[in-house]
Amino acid sequence: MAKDILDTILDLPGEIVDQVGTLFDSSTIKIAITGLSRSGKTVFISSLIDQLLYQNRLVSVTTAHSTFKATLKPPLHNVRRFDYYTFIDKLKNEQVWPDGTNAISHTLLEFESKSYFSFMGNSTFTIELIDYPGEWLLDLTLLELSYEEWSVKTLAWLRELSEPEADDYLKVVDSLSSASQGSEYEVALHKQYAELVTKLKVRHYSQITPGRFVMPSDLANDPMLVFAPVNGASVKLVSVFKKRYEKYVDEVVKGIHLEHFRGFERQVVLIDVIESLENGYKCHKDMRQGLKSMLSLYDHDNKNFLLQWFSPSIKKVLFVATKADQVAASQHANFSALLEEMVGELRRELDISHIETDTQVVSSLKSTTTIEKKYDGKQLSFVRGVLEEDGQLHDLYPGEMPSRFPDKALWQSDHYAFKRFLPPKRSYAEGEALEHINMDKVVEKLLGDLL
Ligand SMILES: Nc1nc2c(ncn2[C@@H]2O[C@H](COP(=O)(O)OP(=O)(O)OP(=O)(O)O)[C@@H](O)[C@H]2O)c(=O)[nH]1
Ligand SMILES: [Mg+2]
Repeated sequence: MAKDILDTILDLPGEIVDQVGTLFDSSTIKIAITGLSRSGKTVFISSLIDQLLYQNRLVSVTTAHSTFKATLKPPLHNVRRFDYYTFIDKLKNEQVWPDGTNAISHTLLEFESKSYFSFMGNSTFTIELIDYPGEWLLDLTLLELSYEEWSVKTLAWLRELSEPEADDYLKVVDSLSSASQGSEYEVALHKQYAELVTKLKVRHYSQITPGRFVMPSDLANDPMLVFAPVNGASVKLVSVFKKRYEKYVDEVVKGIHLEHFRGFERQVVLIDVIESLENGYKCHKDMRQGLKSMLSLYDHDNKNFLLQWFSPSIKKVLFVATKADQVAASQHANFSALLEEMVGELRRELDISHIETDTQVVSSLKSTTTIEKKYDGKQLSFVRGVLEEDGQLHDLYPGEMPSRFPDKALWQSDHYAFKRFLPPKRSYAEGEALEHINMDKVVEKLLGDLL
């Protein structure tokens, strides 16, 4: 029934509607793990799977009335597999972080939950964890914007950044005239814009669209992507770019969302609080806006039909800040306060009260140990770990986290800098889960009601 309605309303290609059909299968609970690139999705999912598989030994998950056993299942035949075995081997045995990933991947875990009380019976269910690049979620905003509106919004954003390459691009756009047309212009403008957003990404700006310009995955070199934001000076360019933009929105944005987001019941949003603090006010503000765009899908104030239509299945969003091990344990309360501040703002600015939200600071892999040391007559909390920059074990004073993000005027971007560590050199016993901070709390908050 639902497939027919979809087909009629949205006039979608048959294979997409077929895939949507499979998403209505209610026996599998779908959980999307989202977050901007490098926010820690792959390590988080690997650790979560590890904790779930070996929870009996290490994770102190004590649900009120049951124990559970989780088993990894072979993936569905038509989706990319989340390569847990390779990732966990790197973390546990090679002591390196896994490479970045640039596509959606899935994993299935089957649970048998056994109640302590026989009258409550046992339950079996499957969860699907989906590693979902946040960059692609940002494209959701395009559903609400015509090409012209997107251009105006993007050019205004670039102007506000006042970064040299952004200013160069704006100059080129300003120099366009009715004579600027033809494939040479199209390709050159697209290339310059794509290079610009790639640079801005490296400089930690978040609000980048279209997502496929920085993470093309299977669409690399697709002619559909040859567009860029311009003003109305060249009618011909606007008309060509508009067609490609609309194709992108139809095939990529709607396609991806219909294929993946419809049917997600829970979502984890990874927020890199440390990075947000390190990169200063401008990037922090941009990250907040980016997160807001990602969550606009759930905003009840947002009356856009498509966005409303996509949203109903999500019931729970857990905001997680990873990498807590980069600072001493004594700083974790402040770390949590910063995460709460970011999420609190989102809750205030978006009408998402119909969704259960929670927060948790974690370290998917604990790569340091906190030790107390005397320095200059004072007792200080140091962290001990293998530094990424030289591969050697160090005791470092990581500095203190503030309890709230600094005001614009007081925020010196070079004031906060936290060192990167490698996974610790240690050996794991057979069946021993990855060492972590607070992943048991994630299990409780995300899955506790199911177990
Ligand atoms: N100290 C520490 N660093 C972490 C942890 N998790 C991730 N990192 C760091 O963050 C980097 C990115 O982690 P990933 O899990 O690959 O992040 P991702 O979001 O999957 O990144 P992309 O695939 O590029 O989108 C790693 O290479 C580590 O440097 C953690 O628990 N502790
Ligand atoms: Mg990844």
